[in-house]
Amino acid sequence: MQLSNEKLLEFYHLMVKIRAFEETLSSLFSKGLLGGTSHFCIGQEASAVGVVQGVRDTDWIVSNHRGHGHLLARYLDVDKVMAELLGKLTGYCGGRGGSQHMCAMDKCFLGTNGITGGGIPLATGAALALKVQKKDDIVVAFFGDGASNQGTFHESLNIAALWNLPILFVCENNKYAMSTPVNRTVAGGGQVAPRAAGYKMRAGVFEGRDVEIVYQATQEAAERIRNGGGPELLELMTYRLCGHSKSEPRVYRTREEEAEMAKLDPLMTLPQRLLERGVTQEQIDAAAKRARDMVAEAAEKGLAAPVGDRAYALDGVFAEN
Ligand SMILES: Cc1ncc(C[n+]2csc(CCOP(=O)(O)OP(=O)(O)O)c2C)c(N)n1
Repeated sequence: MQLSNEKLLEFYHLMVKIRAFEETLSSLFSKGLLGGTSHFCIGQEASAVGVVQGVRDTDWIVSNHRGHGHLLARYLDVDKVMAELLGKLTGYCGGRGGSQHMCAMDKCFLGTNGITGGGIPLATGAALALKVQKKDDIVVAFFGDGASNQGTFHESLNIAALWNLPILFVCENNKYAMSTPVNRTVAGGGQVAPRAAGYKMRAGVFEGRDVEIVYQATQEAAERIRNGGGPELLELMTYRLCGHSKSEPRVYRTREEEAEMAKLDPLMTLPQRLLERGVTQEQIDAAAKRARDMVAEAAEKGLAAPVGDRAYALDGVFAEN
């Protein structure tokens, strides 16, 4: 199924917003204006947008440590996402959550998660809650190939299959778990989808850099799950074009490999497809500019926003002195 030009252009806008957001974070880090660390999803924008846009706004999203794309693909307010990363009171969690612990319950976003594989059982629990409440919403659980080696992954798939829970497990396979290539961590040749067979769960492998393919695979799976078909797993093949985290030297892979993969950068291939479908260069540029302007404004507002005081920092801490 081919998406309308209007929809595809909007997806491109979202993907540029994610890229611009992380490039801005990188620049804020280098200027000393942003602390801590962060995991970028540069190169993985199509899987974030295709999946999140492929489900309904009332379906729940559970993300992982590489979650900026998931947050922005859900149309979370970019000002509030930026402010959260900057530790400001105006952020989604008042500056307490940061990149790895950001949630927005009003947007059915159950949180990013710094624990590898930690979000998968949380998502499974949320799916159980939806089933008990007899809702027809589903849960999406994002995780990486590395996380599929955690016990939490197998425990969650087991119970989700056993109890027929409304959950879509989404593995963004970017070929590395931190510095370790997938064929050295995932037994059986480095592919995650076959693991679902152990739980008699439907699973498929898709090109994760093609937003249309991801969107369609997600929509179809979500529909089956919503209609009581039971949990499914999507494995989306992608590549992180940046380091695992901020200032990571990437000694475990060659610059030649990266150059080859850069040719498949979804932000390079999608404009080409839009042009072939008759979208004008002016429309493409305008969609990108709109995204970049939003991010620049978010950074400006976020930097000017207030931080909490000492009392705010201690609020919610219950230990006795
Ligand atoms: C329980 C736990 N173990 C180890 C880590 C350190 N760690 C952070 S990210 C990461 C790799 C995760 O790889 P993958 O799931 O493939 O996701 P990717 O980083 O490739 O997106 C590891 C081991 C952690 N955060 N939590």
